[in-house]
Amino acid sequence: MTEIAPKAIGIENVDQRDVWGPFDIIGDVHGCAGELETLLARLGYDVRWSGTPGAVSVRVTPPIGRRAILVGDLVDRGPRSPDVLRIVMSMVESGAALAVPGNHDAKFSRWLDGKDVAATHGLDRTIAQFEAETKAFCKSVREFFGSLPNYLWLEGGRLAVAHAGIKDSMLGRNSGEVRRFCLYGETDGETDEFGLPIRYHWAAEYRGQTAIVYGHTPVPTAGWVNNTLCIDTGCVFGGKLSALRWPEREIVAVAAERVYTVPVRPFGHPPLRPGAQA
Ligand SMILES: [Mn+2]
Repeated sequence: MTEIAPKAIGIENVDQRDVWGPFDIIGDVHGCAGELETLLARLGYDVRWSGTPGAVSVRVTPPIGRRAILVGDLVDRGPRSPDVLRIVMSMVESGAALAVPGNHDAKFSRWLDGKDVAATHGLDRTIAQFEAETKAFCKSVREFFGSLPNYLWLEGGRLAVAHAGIKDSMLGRNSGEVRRFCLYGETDGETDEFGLPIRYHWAAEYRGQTAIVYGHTPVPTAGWVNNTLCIDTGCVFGGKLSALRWPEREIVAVAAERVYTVPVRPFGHPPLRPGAQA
């Protein structure tokens, strides 16, 4: 397999078909830095912290030839969102990882921009954790999130990674509609009995040739549905932090150290869109 460094990844660079794995695709971290370090170690990455409080840095060395991909939702709900960002930003900077944004990352970015956003769904914790951080770090986080492509289309087109998923017809395209689907999945603007936005099981209708790996909706165990795999196993809710080793198609998972946030909605795929054919 050819080792090609990714092009300068920017928000428009969704088409990375000339970039090949092997990859370790990691689910929603949500501030669970301890479990992220444990998972990276299990996958053979060397994580090394240095510096002193107030000036910490981290260097992650991947196994030779491998690269991680984070499916987004790095922040909110969990105990150490700034440290998760230190790890992932360092990995992206060194070429040890690629990443796409999640809806929580996008909302936290808007807060960093000074926009008026509701500090709900665990954003309150991230904001509290960032009170101890420098302006320079906040600025680098904002730039980092602003640089992430909405999704990644990889390996000659046979693999794509998007936070909440992507439709076959959207691959290779980039627009507000594509960004919304990548961040939120299939929704109709309504909320359910838990006060959360109603989601639909887009993957049940997926018929594409491109394997889609995504997160966003915690499931008890990562498993293939058609040609898609949800790798979010709800670590922050006391589940597991999971990775898909690609192309091996092997799942590596570490258990959450504790329940950081009590889930309001049970784990599992959402219902089919009304009228959809599974
Ligand atoms: Mn999400």
